[in-house]
Amino acid sequence: MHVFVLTGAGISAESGLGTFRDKGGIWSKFDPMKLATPEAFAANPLAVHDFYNLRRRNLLGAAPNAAHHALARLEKGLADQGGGVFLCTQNIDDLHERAGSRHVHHMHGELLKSLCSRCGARARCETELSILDACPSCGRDNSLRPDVVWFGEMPYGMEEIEAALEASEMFVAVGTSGSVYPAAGYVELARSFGMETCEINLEPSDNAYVFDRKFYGPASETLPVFVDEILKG
Ligand code: BJW
Repeated sequence: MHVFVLTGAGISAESGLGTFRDKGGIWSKFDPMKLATPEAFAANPLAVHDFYNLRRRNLLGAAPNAAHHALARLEKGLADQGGGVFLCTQNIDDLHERAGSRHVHHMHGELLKSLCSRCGARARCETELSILDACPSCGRDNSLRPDVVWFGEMPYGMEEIEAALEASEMFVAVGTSGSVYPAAGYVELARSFGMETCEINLEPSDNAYVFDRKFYGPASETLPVFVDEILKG
């Protein structure tokens, strides 16, 4: 069995990282148009760096939860059975990797990387970023930004994602509200390819009606049970 898994902020909620659109979520405290667009970064790079520096500090103090570990177990278990998982995350955290998932597609980038807006180099970054930092690759200063995909920018690896969807038999969305495109449209695409579609969420998402099967509750509880069911066949 080949399974395409799309994860969102909800899978990391129980690790203490905030979601975006839930009550008390990140976008209820911060304006995305002032912090998560290329125009916002051009207008006020200090504010944008502050926002991501804070989130980077929070991430370094967080740990993966049972839902991340369940997906790592699914990857290994399906590989042993001759199948596989394409794990596509909208999250910029590294909790899937720390739980043991070996292949993770970060369509919205990675918080623990910097991106040089001049030469395009990406580099590991676990410390605070500032406008004074020089790019470790081209040496120019005033060029580094967080390696995250902002509104209006193209997510990473779109062709690879669409090819993986076409090659899979089951689509599973975990902890995503289904409100940000293109990811929100993948369930429709999966259905058009004849795949079974499953939603795992605390509550019905914006596009819950499109899914064949739905499991509601904290992902740390529902996902391990769901993974056991898939691995038993
Ligand atoms: C639990 C739980 C628990 C809680 N257990 N569950 C129509 C078509 C195509 C595009 C657009 C369109 N209309 C508008 C657009 C553009 C835009 C868009 O979609 N806007 C919408 C707001 C409408 N999209 C884009 O701009 C994207 N790029 C693009 O389309 O490029 C094409 C293009 C470009 C240029 C020219 C031409 C075409 C880029 C989107 C980038 C998104 N970036 C962000 C920020 C990234 C960096 C950062 O983290 O700061 O990505 S926004 C934010 O939302 C973040 C997330 O990855 C993303 C999705 O959020 P997610 O993960 O779903 O979180 P929430 O909070 O929404 O939901 C959490 C869920 O968890 C809830 O359902 C809870 O119930 C659940 N939950 N606890 C289980 N314990």
